[in-house]
Amino acid sequence: MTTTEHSPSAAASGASATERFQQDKSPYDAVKNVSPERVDKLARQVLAGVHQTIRDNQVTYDEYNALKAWMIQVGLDGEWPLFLDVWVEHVVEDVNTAHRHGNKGSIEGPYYVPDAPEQGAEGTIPMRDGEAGDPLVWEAQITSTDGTPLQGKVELWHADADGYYSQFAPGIPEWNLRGTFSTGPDGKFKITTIRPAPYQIPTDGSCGKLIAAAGWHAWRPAHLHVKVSAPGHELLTAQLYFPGDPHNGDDIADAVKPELILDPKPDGHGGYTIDYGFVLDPVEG
Ligand code: MBD
Ligand code: FE
Repeated sequence: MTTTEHSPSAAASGASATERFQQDKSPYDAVKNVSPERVDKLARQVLAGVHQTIRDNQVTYDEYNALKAWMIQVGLDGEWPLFLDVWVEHVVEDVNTAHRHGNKGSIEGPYYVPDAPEQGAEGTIPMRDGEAGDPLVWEAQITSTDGTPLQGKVELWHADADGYYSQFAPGIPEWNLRGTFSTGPDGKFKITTIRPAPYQIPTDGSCGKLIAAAGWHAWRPAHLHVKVSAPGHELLTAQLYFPGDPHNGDDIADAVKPELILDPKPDGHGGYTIDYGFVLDPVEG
């Protein structure tokens, strides 16, 4: 895929991400859980930052109306989940995981779907016959910060070799490249999948308009998404990256950390093996 090629799925993926969020996150319950004191403080501080930006830059009415038109269109495109997860979530993730001693995490992004099909401790992620991409075999373990093996699960989801996610791009089987791997008490798992491609966020919607208008690029490095969980331990949401990816250093979503870069070994047959394990923090108290 090149930077000039358009995703066939920007509108569909925006609409799916918005709909999915409204189903899964009970956003209206979340609103009820934020106190008036916090809303007052946070809304004031965000607005003060906007006001200061306007004064510092002597913002014109043309610029103000461009912002208004763009914000309206983001909603119509269903791209608020994409906008927030690309340009805001990484700081929320940092703030909320800074206390951890175990694994570094990263952002969830807009394309997680819960309850992907169970594959056991050892299995192949659901994929199409002849799924494109280099085979990847991943053998590792979940442990606690004290080294104890944890019976837990790895939920894995990632894009295909063209950079598309099932359930957000059309024409892909529902659970393609999405699976849940539950370990035994030894915490060990062995997952077979394919190596995903670098990913360009949809360029033909409002987020793409912002990127083009600002002269930015739309790329994320190739990545595997995981949620790793075990009883009595904090849920780990992370992404794993491949060494040498041209966008590890300038991810549009700012979600790469050095601890999350894999060390794939060629398997001698065109595929790769990885042994990246997870260390989970016990829940305090
Ligand atoms: C992705 O695949 C992703 O992981 C993020 C964070 C944003 C957009 C697309
Ligand atoms: Fe992603």
